[in-house]
Amino acid sequence: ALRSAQPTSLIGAPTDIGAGARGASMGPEALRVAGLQAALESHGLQVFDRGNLSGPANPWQPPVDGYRHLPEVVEWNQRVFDAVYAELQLGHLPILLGGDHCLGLGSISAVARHCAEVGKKLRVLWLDAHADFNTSALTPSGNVHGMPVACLCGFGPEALTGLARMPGGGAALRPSQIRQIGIRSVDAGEKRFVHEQGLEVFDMRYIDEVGMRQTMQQALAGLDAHTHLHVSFDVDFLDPDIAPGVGTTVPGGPTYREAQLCMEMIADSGRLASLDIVELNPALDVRNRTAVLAVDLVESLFGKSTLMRTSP
Ligand code: Z70
Ligand code: MN
Ligand code: MN
Ligand code: MN
Repeated sequence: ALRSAQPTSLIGAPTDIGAGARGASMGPEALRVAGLQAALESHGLQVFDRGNLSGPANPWQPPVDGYRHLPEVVEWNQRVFDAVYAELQLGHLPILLGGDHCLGLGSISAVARHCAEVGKKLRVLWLDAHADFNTSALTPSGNVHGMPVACLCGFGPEALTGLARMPGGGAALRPSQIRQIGIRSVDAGEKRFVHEQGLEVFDMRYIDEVGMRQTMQQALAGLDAHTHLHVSFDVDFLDPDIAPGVGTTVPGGPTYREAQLCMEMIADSGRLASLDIVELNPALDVRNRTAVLAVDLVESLFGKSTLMRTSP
């Protein structure tokens, strides 16, 4: 029914290896139970469910040299990299079903590598309550789900910063390719580092002051026909009143209406080419309502709209 004839592929990564609470490992199944595939198909998309990846168990250990479970995090991300990269090579739009947000590393590393190979520009929208820009020296927790953006920009252990094996050997991303939206929890050292690196952050104060419409216009500015748009959707982006099923709730997030507009404006850009849905924690949810909400928002992201609209 919509612009995109591109098939989509669901990739489950059932792990909470980088998180501070157990339970995000159940995210992929909760999204399936909430009807993700049928919802996408109802909008005319072809959907392949590739099932779940497998990987190491969560040993639930304290941090070692500033990282919890680093070897296991590396292994999961290598598997995510391979799976996402394979879908991109097939010409499919990969949808990673997390799993915690450390998996954004494998997913976006694959996207960055793919874009470098086919000569596309890459823009990443990071929808999150958190900046996820910690390093082992800055982190208060050692949880790698608080570090993927820093690692993608080259700040982290070689096993993670080198996942993409970029032609030329550099980092997967430059900070100028990233737009963060919905941010409202940044640790003290992380805050300085975000400022130093010049990350473009549309925090909740900014959204309150100018509104979601202008925020998204700015976050999407400069996209063209040669831009691959990746959305990394941490479900804790949403206000906890509507999305309780996450490990790290932070009050004061986007409302249902703001989140819908955010997704609709991304859809209108016509550039969405890969997606992560992460940090959904069914163990903390109420009758799967956060998963159902995530599916509803993802429908908007793929072009569901109330009315037939003329092109924006
Ligand atoms: C904190 C840390 C985080 C997600 C929590 C929290 C990070 N900044 N990220 N939930 N998705 O431990 O680094
Ligand atoms: Mn529907
Ligand atoms: Mn996150
Ligand atoms: Mn978060």
